[in-house]
Amino acid sequence: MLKTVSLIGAPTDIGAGARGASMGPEALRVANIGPILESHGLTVLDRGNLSGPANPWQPPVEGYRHLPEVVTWNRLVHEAVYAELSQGHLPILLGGDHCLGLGSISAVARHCRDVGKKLRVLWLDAHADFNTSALTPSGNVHGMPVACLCGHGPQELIEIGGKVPAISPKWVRQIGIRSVDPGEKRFVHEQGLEVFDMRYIDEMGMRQAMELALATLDANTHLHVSFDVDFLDPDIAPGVGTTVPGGPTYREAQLCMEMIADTGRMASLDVVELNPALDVRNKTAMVAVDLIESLFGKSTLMRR
Ligand code: NNH
Ligand code: MN
Ligand code: MN
Ligand code: MN
Repeated sequence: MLKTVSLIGAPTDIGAGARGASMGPEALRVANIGPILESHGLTVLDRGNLSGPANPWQPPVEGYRHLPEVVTWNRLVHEAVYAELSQGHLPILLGGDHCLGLGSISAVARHCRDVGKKLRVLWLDAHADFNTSALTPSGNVHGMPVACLCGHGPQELIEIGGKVPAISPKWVRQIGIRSVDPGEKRFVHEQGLEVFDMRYIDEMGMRQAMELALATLDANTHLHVSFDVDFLDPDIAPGVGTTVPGGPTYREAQLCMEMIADTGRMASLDVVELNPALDVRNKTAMVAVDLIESLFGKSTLMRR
């Protein structure tokens, strides 16, 4: 069955600690995301960009930077992603910073409730994004979306999808993690998130990590992939606001994406944190698109 994918641009850096992720959607289009997906037989609907509040670039207030604007952007993303899922399309959120994962995944969770599907969230990131206002060192909401989805966060954010919490920590698998703040680390363990951090990948390999992260998917599972581009090693992906050395290589990242494609279960995707202001000749956008191509089953010689 050939899928229809919908590109939804969310040009904002409202939750980030550096300006520039607002240019992410256009950089991904310049890197040909649409035509490349079409070349794999997908029907691509580019829905254009959402239009939300500007970034006032203010310091945090009670542990959150720009909370009212973050709420507005996430409501817009929630409705846009939910509408595409309701039409049977596979939404690709073109971020934008990772605070938008809250709007996107709360929409996916709502859709799964509508249609009686199980949800598995793969969080590909250098960071756990499990901070709260009490734990965050920065106040940047892009460090908080997983906690918010699990019900830990400001009321107006956590209730965007209706049900609180939107998801259970049991539904989440995190891959590539290598930067977690001290209080955040305790909270991750307390809440029982399943984390395949870089130490695990070093010791056991990407293949073992992905086999476990993708285990127990069945025909009734909706697989959501939240791809924070800072997941990748900064050698191949310098164009992000918060680089952390020691991430997956190009080959490890390809294997990760190919194993996701092999499940045939991916039904929604976020591509976030790409920051063209920090990139070199759009190379991070091109690597991201190359990996997204693999997510959609770019064929190799061996498989069909
Ligand atoms: N953990 C840090 C914070 O809360 C950094 C989060 N930055 C990210 N997350 N890019 O994916 O501010
Ligand atoms: Mn992130
Ligand atoms: Mn990150
Ligand atoms: Mn751990």
